[in-house]
Amino acid sequence: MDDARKAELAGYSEKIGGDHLVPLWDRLKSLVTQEPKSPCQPHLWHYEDVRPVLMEAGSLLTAKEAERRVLILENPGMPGESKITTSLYAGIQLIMPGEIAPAHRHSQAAFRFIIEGNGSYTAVDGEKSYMSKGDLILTPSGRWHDHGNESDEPTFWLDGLDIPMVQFLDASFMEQHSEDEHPHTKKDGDSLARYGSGMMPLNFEPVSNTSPVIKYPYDRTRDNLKTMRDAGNPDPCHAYKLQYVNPVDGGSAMPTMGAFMQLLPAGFETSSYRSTDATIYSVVEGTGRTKVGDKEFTWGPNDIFVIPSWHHHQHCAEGECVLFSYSDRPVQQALGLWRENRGNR
Ligand code: GTQ
Repeated sequence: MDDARKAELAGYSEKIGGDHLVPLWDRLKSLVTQEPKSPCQPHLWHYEDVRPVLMEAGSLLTAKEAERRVLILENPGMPGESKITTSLYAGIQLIMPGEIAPAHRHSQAAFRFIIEGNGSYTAVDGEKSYMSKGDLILTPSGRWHDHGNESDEPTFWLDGLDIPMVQFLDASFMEQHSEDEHPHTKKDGDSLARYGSGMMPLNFEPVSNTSPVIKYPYDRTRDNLKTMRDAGNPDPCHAYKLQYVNPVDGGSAMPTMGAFMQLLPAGFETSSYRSTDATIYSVVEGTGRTKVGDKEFTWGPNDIFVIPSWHHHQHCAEGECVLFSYSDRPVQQALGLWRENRGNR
C-alpha cells in the first residue's frame, strides 16, 4: 500500500473515531490472534521476600481495619490490574494471633491454600475449618465467611479468587455481616464427613455448583499421592497429579477455578507441556526448577509462580516435590476453549 493510501485510511479512521466507530481492519490482527498472546508474564515470588513485608503490614494495621490483610500478587505484565493471570487473582493473607477478619459475603468465589501456621480457621456459613499447612478451604460464591486466629502464631495463606472474571462479567455483589462473626454452628470436618468420603447422605440436594466439601485436608491428599507414587507409572508431563473435585458430579470442586495437587518424585523431569489455562503454582514441599520460555525459576517451599497461557514449560524436581496449582480450566472446558499440547508439538 502506498503512502498516499495509508494516509487516506488513517484520515478516515481518525475522522470516524469521534463518533465511537473503529474500523475492524485496524484491529483484526490483535483481536483474533493465531494463538494466545497474553500480557501475562511468567513470574516467581519467593516466600522469604513476601513474608517479612507482610509481617510489617501486621504491625501497620489490624485485620479488622484492613478487612482483609492481604498482599496482592500482581502480574508484572498487568500493572495496576490486581491480577496474577488475565482471569484470576492471587494474594497472600496474614492473620495475627487473636484477630478476626470480619464476616462478609460476595459473588467472587475464593479458596484458601494454607502456607504457614496452625490453629486459625475459616468459617463458611458457620462451619469452622481449622487450618494446617497444605489444606484447601473453599469459600464458594455468596456464602458468609470470616477468618480467625486462635493460635499464638501468625497464619499465612494463599487466597485464590475469580475476581477478574466477575469484574469482566460486571456481576459483583458484596455485603458485610452485622456481626464480626457469622454464628459458628458446625464443627470442623462436618462437610467432609457428610460428602467427602465416597458416600453421600440420602436425598442430598446440592444448593450450588460448588463442592459441598469445605475443607480438603492435606494429610489425606498427601497420603493419596504417596499411594499413587508407590504404585508407580507416572504421567510424563505431570508425574502424579490429582484434581480437587465436587463429589456430587466428579467435576471441578469450584465452577470458576480448577485446583490440583501433584507429586514429582525426586529427580523427575516433566516432559514439555502447555495448555490454554494460565496456571498459578504454590510449592508445598521440596525444591526444584521450572523452565518456561527462556526463563528458569528455582523454587522451594511456599514459593509461588505463574505460567501464562500456552507457554511451554517443564518442571525438574530436586528431591521429592509436592506442588499445588490452580487455573481457570473448568471455565475454558465448559466453553469448549481448553487446549493442551503434550510434548514439544
Ligand atoms: O478473605 O474474603 O484476598 O474478599 C480478596 C478479597 C481475600 C476474603 C482476598 C476477599 C478475601
